[in-house]
Parts: sequence; structure tokens; C-alpha cells
Amino acid sequence: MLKTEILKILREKSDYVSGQELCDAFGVSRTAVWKAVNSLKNDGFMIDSVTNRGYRLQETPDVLTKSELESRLNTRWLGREFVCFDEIDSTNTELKRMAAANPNLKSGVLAVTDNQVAGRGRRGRAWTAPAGVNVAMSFLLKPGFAPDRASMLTIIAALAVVRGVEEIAIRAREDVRCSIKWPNDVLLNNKKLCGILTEMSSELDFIHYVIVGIGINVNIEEFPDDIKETATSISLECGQKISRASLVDAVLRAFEELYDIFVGTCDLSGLMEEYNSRLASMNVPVRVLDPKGEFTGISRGINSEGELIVDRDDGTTELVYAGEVSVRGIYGYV
Ligand code: BT5
Repeated sequence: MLKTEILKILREKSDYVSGQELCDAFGVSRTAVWKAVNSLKNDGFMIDSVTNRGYRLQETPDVLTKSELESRLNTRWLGREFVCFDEIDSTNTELKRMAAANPNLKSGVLAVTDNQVAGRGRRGRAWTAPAGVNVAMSFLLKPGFAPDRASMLTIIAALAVVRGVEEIAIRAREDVRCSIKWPNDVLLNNKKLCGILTEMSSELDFIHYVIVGIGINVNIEEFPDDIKETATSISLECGQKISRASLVDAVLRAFEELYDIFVGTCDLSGLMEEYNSRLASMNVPVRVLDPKGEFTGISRGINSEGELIVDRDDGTTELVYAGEVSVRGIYGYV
């Protein structure tokens, strides 16, 4: 796509790039370059055009358009094919529709939106986010492993978000800690930054597809009353606005790396150490809200099956499976 390629060149060279250079680079006419540049301007990019000098990218706004994302994505297979919506009900729901309409839909297809208006959490809960500031994305996988492994993808996705957020927003900062609340929340300074919704279509012993949906609060500055005590965003904790497209790229690259390790053994033996080092509630008291009965104990991290090991107050050890329960800190959300 010409827009994507022009964007890449303008970003690489911080100086002016002549129209002729762009024509030569892509074998297109001056008019085609001019049209592509105008279209980028309409997307919100500030591009300076000066006669006899050419074009220069003044500012990269945080837009989440097809060409912005395409120009940032450096993944190997995840999101190599993607759909990008200005607005959609839910990226998970959209991928489900796409999978139903096309049984040959490729593993790795990504759906992203700038504005998700009916975002879904687990068990019918809602995921809320305003337009233009957050990441809402989902990708489809068609793994060859057994359905009982699928919940581990949530664990992998959480770790990928941690890695991506560190790479793009935190780096060496010591005042911001990114951690995981088992099984599907990523926290920044102990508040919810990200939620993950993994859904599956399967037979007893065969996965048709899995959809991993990730919502990240990126540049949002204010939350609705019902979540403002527990939710946060990258900009609130780090004091800077970041490019959502770069974050999408970093999270997806991290997922690819972690997924490679996972499929080697089809369990979490290669990842549990890193995961547990990121667990918000590690070696601390937790309350397990199990439909069969609530209990308290000390969380000891996950095992290679992704279950949370909890040493109960009565001396026994419980393996908690994500599907059934919620885990709360004794003293609040974490
Ligand atoms: C989740 O559910 O946290 C999974 C959220 C997954 C969202 C992604 S976005 C892309 C894809 N498409 C979708 O439709 N969904 C996925 P759960 O653990 O059930 O948590 C839901 C709870 O989180 C809600 O009941 C609120 O209390 C809280 N919540 C809602 N929106 C939030 C936000 N933006 N930030 C922090 N907390 C939020």
C-alpha cells in the first residue's frame, strides 16, 4: 500500500523527501504520491509540503489507521493479515463473524478498532473504552493442540502485554510496575490496565479456532465512576502519551516469541518463571471466590498447567483453575 510505504520513508528520514524520490522509489506518478500524502493528512498526519523540497513528517499523532498500523507492524505471522475499523461492536465478535463466514480464515488474522462500542469482558461483563485512545484488538489462532490447552493462551497474552508495555512505555523506569493479576488482567501500579478475553470454538478434542481479545487503556485520562478506583492507563501512570500502533506491534511480537516457547511443550513450563515473577499476588494472602465455596490462602504462583497454586490456611494445597473462580487480594482488588 503506497500510503504505508510513504509513511515509513517519511518517518525514517526526519528531513524533507522530494516527490520525485518517492515516485522513483515506488515507480508511481507524482499524482499518485500527492494523493497518498493528502490521504495521510486526512488521517491526521501533519505533513509539511514545500515546493522544490518535498514532504516532511512533522508530527506522528496517535492514530490507529490501516496504514499507520501497517507501517509499524514488524511481526512474523501474527497480524500479517489484519482488518482495521474506525468503529465496531467488538473485535472478538467481529472475528467470530469472519470465521463463520470463511472457514479458511488464516491463523494469525488480526482485528483492531479505534472505537469499540460494545466491548465484552468475561461471563457477560462489559469492557468499556472511549474512542481514539485505547487499544482493542483480537487475533484468531488455529492451533493443533488439544482444547484443554487453550486457556494457557490467556496467560501467554498477559505476559506479552507486560513485555510490550515495558518495551514501549516503561523501559528503565523504576516508579512504574507492570504486573499480572491471574489469570487475565495486566496491572500498572496495581490498577487494571488491560483485560484479556479468550474464546474458543471447538469439539471435545479439536479446536476450530481460538480468539484472543486484548483491551489496553493507553492514552485515556478519565474513567467512568464504576471503574475509576480500579482502572488506570499508560498515560496516567507514565505521564506520557504513546503510539497505540507501536504498542500493538510490541505486544504482538512478544506474543509470537512466547507462543513459540509454549508450543514446544504445549504447557507453560518454559514461561511460568517469568510469569510468576510478574504476578501481583505472589506469596501473599488471597481470597478465592469459588462457586463451590470461598476460601483463603497464600498464592504461590502458577504451575505448568496455568493453574494457580494456593496454600490453604488449613495446610492443604489447592490448584485453582481459571474457568471457575475469581481471586481477590485479602485487602482489595489485587
Ligand atoms: C476482561 O474481562 O477484563 C476482558 C476484557 C477484554 C476486552 C477485549 S478488547 C478487545 C476484545 N474485544 C472484546 O469485546 N473484548 C476483548 P473481565 O475480567 O470480566 O473484566 C471486566 C471488568 O473489568 C468489568 O466488569 C469492569 O469492572 C472492568 N472494566 C471494564 N472496562 C475497563 C477498562 N477499560 N479498564 C479497566 N477495567 C475495566
